[in-house]
This record gives sequence, structure tokens and C-alpha cells, in this order.
Amino acid sequence: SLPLDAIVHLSDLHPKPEGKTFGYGTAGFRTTGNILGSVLFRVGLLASLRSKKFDGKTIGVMVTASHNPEGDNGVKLVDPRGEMLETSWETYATSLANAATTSKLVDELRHIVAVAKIDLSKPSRVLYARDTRPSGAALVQCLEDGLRAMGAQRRNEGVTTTPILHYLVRCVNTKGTRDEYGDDNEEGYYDKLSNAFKKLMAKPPPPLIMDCANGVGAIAAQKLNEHIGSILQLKLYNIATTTSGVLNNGCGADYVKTTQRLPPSLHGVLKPGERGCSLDGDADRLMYFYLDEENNFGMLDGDKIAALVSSFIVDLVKNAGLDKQIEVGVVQTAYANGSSTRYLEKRVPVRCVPTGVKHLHHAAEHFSIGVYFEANGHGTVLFSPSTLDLLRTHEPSTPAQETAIKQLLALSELINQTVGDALSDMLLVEVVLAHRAFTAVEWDSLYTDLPNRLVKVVVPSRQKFITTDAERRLVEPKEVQARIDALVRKYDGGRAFVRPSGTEDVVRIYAEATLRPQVDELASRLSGVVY
Ligand code: NG1
Ligand code: ZN
Repeated sequence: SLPLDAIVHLSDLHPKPEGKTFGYGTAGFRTTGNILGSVLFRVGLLASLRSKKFDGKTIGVMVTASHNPEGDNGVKLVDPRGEMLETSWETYATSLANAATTSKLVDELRHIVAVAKIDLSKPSRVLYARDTRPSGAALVQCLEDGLRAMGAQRRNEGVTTTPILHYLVRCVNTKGTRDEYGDDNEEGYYDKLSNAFKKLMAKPPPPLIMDCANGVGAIAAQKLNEHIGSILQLKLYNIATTTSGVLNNGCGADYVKTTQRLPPSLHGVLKPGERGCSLDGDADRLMYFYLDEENNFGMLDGDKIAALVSSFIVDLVKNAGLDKQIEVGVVQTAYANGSSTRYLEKRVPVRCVPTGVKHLHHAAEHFSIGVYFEANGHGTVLFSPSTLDLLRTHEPSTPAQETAIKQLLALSELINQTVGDALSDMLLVEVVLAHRAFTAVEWDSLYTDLPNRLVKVVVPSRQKFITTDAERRLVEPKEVQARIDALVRKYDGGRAFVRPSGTEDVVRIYAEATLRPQVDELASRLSGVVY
């Protein structure tokens, strides 16, 4: 049965703030850091139950608010294979977080145990970490109280990146099996990435300027640098992880994507002809950029990464003589630039899914090699188990085929198979640029982005906006979709959609058209329509 004495005693130390409603959204719980104590405590309870459900397999908990402002924080659960929490449990998370009192919380726990058929006699193991946010340490203590209440075995990984936490969970749960993923410590992560990178790189490229968003990525990138420095030298900027107020502020992947500008801190640092990149606050998003010889800024987002990487993998599969057996596909969301979709559709099957990493991840699993990237720079490449088997056992008929197979296998080691990972993706981009002998300008010229605009509008009730067709159309309010259609028709190359955000209390409008001034006009007219 449930250890009620411990739960009641500890729950009373973490009362739910009155009048607040929490929701487990596409990125877990996310809000102002200082009101999350009760949520963390309850996530501790839930993670323990989830582990029991899997007969004591390790569940991950990451405390982060990613690219959000420094004052925000959040928490998400990671399933045994290092993937996002299964959707059906998101509902349990939300109902636990919103139980108004300790006694209602106990009722919810009993309900979950019954509905999810949890055997409470099973052990539970939870591995957790946080990013560098100032509210993180106290929130981890609340989480630990939840784990303690349930008698879970705890493993604290301290301050680390989101993708490393996912990596560790997968390693712990596959240890000693034929799917063993790597050593279950940070050193194992850096070794795995750097060994694969060394196999794939022939000669050192010029140093890479990296904006670490003043977040945990700065710590991880420093360690990575020690492993790969002989081949690729990372020049790290925005590494002030203990200075108050600077996290994601005027820097980082989200800044670059939303402003389409170079972070001011890199002015004069990035020289004409050089490439650089930005991580976000928990190092799971990556944006590249460059200055051309005329000092013009160019941005290389998740769509450009998907184009670069998928065409490279398609060529390797051909060179391996395996294009009949291995289907490479790409998964995007509606935010992918229309030019990228057109470019990709000529080369590979492309699927569009709703926003949220889990949707992309699951769709990518349907391909032999599934490439998925959100335009904002979150993404990875998944190799299916049967594809890995094929690559390991296939007898190549030529030395060229043998090389291509070795390179594909090395890529499967280099690329984080659990979740988008800025550091792993950065190494991947560097490998492809080196093999193609591409400069950033050449990479950027694969296709030309259509001018686009993303705006957010605060509306009285975003719940009224209901979408269909991978969020590209509104079912409700009906008249709004009719007016969007009428407006979009007036613009050459026009495309637009409206959807409620899953992480903020706003409605997002995305618009695209052939000409920049027209996009701005279209976007501002659409803002009038949704309100
Ligand atoms: P919402 O707030 O639902 O648009 C945002 C990003 C997503 C994803 C999630 C999770 C955009 C337009 N939306 O979702 O792509 O990254 O946050 O962090 O970038
Ligand atoms: Zn992130």
C-alpha cells in the first residue's frame, strides 16, 4: 500500500499555491520558478510510481525551463528508454499537480495506482538533474522529498544538460543488455560522442564560435572541448553560469531564431567568413549562423540542419548500396519554412506533425533513418533497431560501400538517439560540413528561406482555438479560419496558420510570403483577426 504517513507529513511541507492551475504540456510543467515547489514534490511521487510500473526501471526527472527567462523553471519526466513521458501519464501529472489539499492528493494517488495497475511492492529508481537556474537547487529538494516519501532509490546528477540526463537514463536501463547504450556517467557521454566524431573527421576545421546562452551548455561544452579539442576547437562565449540575470538574455538559440540576429555579445567576435552557433539554456536546441565576406548575417536554423544532414545521409545510404533497404525520411512541423519543405520533398519522404518533440520523435521512428528537426533547432536523427542490425551485418561488395557503412554506424553513435542534443547536433553538422567541404554560405545556399514572421497574441481564452491537419488549420473558431484563408489568398506565396501555444498563455501566428513587407503586413492583419 501507499506509505501514507510519509506522504502526508511531507506533502504538508509543500502545499499547493491557492488559485494556481498547472498543466503538464509539451515541455512538462513550466512557469515562474518560485511557485513550483508543490509540483516538484508531486512529480517525485509520480516518477516513483512510473518506475514501479516498469518493475523498478530508472525514470528521469529534469528540472529546467530551457530557453525561457531565468526566473522561470520547469520539470519534465523521462521514460526508461530516455524518451519523453508517455502521453497517457501527462494527465496523471496534471491531476496530481492540481490536487488542492494533501487529502485530495492522496485520493489522486490512489486513483492512479488503481487505474494504471501499479504494484506498489515493486522498487522504484529515479535519476534527476537540473540546469543552472537559481531556483533549481530548492526545487530539487522538493523533488527529493517526493522521492523520499515513496521510498524511491535516488540518483542525483547535479547540474547537467537535458540531453545528458536523457542519455544517462537510457544507459542505466540498458546496462548489460544487447542494447547497451553507453557508460552511465557523464564521462561515458563525452567518450561516446568524441570517439564517433574522431572516426568521422579527417582534418581539423577552423575553430567554431559557440554562444552558450550563459547556461549549463557552457559547462558541458567546456568538457566536450577537452575531448575533441585536438580536432575541433570550440571558442566559448556567454559562459557566465553564476551571474544573475544573464541566462538566455540577449543570447542563445531562441534569441537568434526569434530576432534573426547575431547576439550582441558576438559583435566583433564573429568575423566575416566565420561560422558560429548558439545553444539554448539546457543545451537541447542549436542554431548556426555566419557572417559572409560583406558582413551580412545569415541564420541556419533547424530546417537548414535537417536539409544538410538528411541529404548527406541519403548519399551515404546510396554509397553503401542499401537504398533499397533503408528509407530515410524527414519529420517537420508547420513552422518549417516552406522552402525547406519544397527542397526536402524532392529528395525524401517528408511528414508534418503537430508541435512538440514527442510527435516528431514518434513519427521519425517510422522510418529506417528518421531525421526530425523543429525550425527552432531542436532535433535529432533516429536509426531504427533493424537498420542498425542491417548495418552491422551487411557484407559490403566494394571498399566504397564498406566506408559508407562504417560512416553510417559512426553517425548512429555520434547522434543522441534519445532526444535533440545541441552538442551532438553541432558535431554532426561539423562532420557534414567537413565531408561536403561546405562553408556556411554554401550550406545556406541549399535553398533560400521564404520571408516569415512569428507573432504571439494574448487572447481572452486560448482554449477556444482548436486545430486540425498538424495544426495548420483551425476547426474552431470557424469564422477565424475563413478569414485567415481570405487574407492569405491576397498574398503571393502566402501561407499562414494560427495555433494556441502549449507552453505560454498565448496564441501564435505564423505567416510566410514571397516578399518581406508583405509578410509583415499579413502577420499584422492576422493579429487583428484572432483577437
Ligand atoms: P509552443 O509554445 O507550443 O509553441 C514551443 C515551441 C515548440 C517546442 C515547445 C517546447 C515554437 C513556435 N514553439 O511550443 O517548437 O519547442 O515550445 O519547448 O518554437
Ligand atoms: Zn531547451
